[in-house]
Amino acid sequence: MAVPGTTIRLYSSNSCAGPVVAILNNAGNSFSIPATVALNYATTFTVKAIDIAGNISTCSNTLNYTNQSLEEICDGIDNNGNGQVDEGFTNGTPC
Ligand SMILES: [Ca+2]
Ligand SMILES: [Ca+2]
Repeated sequence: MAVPGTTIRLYSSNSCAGPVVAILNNAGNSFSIPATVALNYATTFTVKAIDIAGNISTCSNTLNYTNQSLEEICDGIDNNGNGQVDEGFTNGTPC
């Protein structure tokens, strides 16, 4: 939750370090920030909030996110990055 008028800085790190990947100006009590994560890539997001007076918050708790957008297909490879190869296909049958 943010006080109306707050600026939110989104980081793709676990400590609000590194470049800001997205900024949301004038955030309200409820807000969302779109961010792009490469297919089958895991990342951790953190945010800092800056109020109208310029006070900067401490770093938020972490949010881990894995983009598993690829569908599993029967090809001997873990296409969707969930650690299982060709799950959902019947073992012992040809692809
Ligand atoms: Ca898989
Ligand atoms: Ca596969």
